[in-house]
Amino acid sequence: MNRRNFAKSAGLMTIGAATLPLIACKDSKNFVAESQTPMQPVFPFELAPLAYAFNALEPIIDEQTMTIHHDKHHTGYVTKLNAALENSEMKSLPLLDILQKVSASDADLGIRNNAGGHFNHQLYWEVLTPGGKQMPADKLAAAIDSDLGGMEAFKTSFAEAATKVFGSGWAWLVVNGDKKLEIVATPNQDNPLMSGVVETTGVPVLGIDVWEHAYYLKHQNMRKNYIDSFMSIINWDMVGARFDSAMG
Ligand code: MN3
Repeated sequence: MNRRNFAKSAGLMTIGAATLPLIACKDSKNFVAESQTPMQPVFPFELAPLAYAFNALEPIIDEQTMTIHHDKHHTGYVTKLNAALENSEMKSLPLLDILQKVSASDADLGIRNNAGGHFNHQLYWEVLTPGGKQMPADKLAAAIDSDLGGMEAFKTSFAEAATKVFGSGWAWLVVNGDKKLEIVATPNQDNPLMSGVVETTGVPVLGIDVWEHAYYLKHQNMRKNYIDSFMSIINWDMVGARFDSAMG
């Protein structure tokens, strides 16, 4: 799959070197996807290949974990999402629209879990890179300083949110409706775009998967080790691009 198809399948638009999410927040309650573009993929959704080798994040995330996580878990979400959409009126919608439209009702559960699973994992692969990228000294860095008290405070708060997730879920760095950075957590495969489901909405710019399947082979019960080492493989260029896009 070439880069263009990867961007399409990731629900993202490629602008120059940066891959930006097609999402903008319009007010404090509603996040409206700028989905009126042919670039956004619709049903049937496809799994994009990783942009790096399965062993590229060693020793922090091991090859076997990455292989199973991408080829089995993420594949499963895509397959089940397509199956759940087959007879749904949401079938014609782009992924970002589906996420924002999904409700907390039992009827939407399959779409909610698997649309979330697909989006969340696309973001996760994208915000990681072998060896990490240095935090850029730009608008994102300034926002981390002003909104979260600086890089060290961010790391502590983000790790704490990820550590405290009970059972399976995610911790997120989001741009909230006030255009401020905020750290939130969601259970299962929910994410902060799901305004019909979650309490605190926002546009995710960084996310960490704390399901045991993301780290258990390497780190076993020591989730904190995984979370702390995750910080050193973050692709801050990508997080910055997502931040810029979310800020409009
Ligand atoms: Mn996962």
